[in-house]
Amino acid sequence: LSSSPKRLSSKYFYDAAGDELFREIMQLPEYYLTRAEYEIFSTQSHDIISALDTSASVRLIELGAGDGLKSRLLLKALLERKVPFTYYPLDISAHTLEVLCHEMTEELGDGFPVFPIADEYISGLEKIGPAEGSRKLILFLGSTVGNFLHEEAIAFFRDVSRFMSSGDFLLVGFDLMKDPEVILRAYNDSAGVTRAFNLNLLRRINRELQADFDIEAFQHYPTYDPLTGETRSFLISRKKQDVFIGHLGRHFGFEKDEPVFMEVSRKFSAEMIRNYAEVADMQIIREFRDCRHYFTDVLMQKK
Ligand code: AVI
Repeated sequence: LSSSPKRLSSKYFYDAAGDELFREIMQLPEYYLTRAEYEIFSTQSHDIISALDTSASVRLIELGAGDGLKSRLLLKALLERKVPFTYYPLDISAHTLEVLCHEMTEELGDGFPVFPIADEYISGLEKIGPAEGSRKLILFLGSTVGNFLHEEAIAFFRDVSRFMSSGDFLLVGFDLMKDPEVILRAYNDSAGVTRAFNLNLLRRINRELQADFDIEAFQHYPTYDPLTGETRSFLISRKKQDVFIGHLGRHFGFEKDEPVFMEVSRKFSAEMIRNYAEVADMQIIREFRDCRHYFTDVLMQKK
């Protein structure tokens, strides 16, 4: 809030209330991303496995595993094909992981090899040491990569690549550039859930940092730029106001109509995806799209 222009990081959206609101977003008719990627995994999981080298056992690492609904389809397909694997769901939320592991073992059986890691992406990856005779398959689904600005995404791909050996795989979900109206609607739903999702971060700051944001004085304002593929969400202060953050003992002034940049959700072109594969020293093996070509899961292999 002390930077100009003001910004808050969307990685703080996900407290318990934020998790719940995001679950609601995924069910919204306008939010096509989750359904598109679910379609890919329900119709093409066997194709994804066929494109992998499964002569060695697979260590499947899922960054930001969440409810694991899509990866579960891939795990089922691995079980059906009797490919030996271990599953490492990695998530910042220990509670989310607990629920996920419980559901997975209920559905896939007790002996199911799952090793949850409650951590951020890179420090979590550091906890998974090298293993002889197995291949890593790292999943990064849901177009979460879109929540990184371009430079952050470059750094992310380079970092992940450091944890991969030659021949290891990375499967990344990218939301594709498309009709700008379709995209903008997904971030400005008629039920106002995305608005509540953004405002929840102010609520969280009020609660956890003893602040006094007047929540109702902020308006949710999403934009989409079809040239860059960037959806950006802002909260606009509808009045001149002063916010006190007790935890910091500091005041922050807001002008009338001053924006706070809350989140970027980038949409991708084939060229942007090729560029990321290149900086990470990876070769694109295959991509898997939904029937409307809204979304793609791209399988890359480290050179
Ligand atoms: C988690 N992430 C991929 C979502 C997105 O689409 O950028 C978060 C979200 N923000 C608003 N709606 C959903």
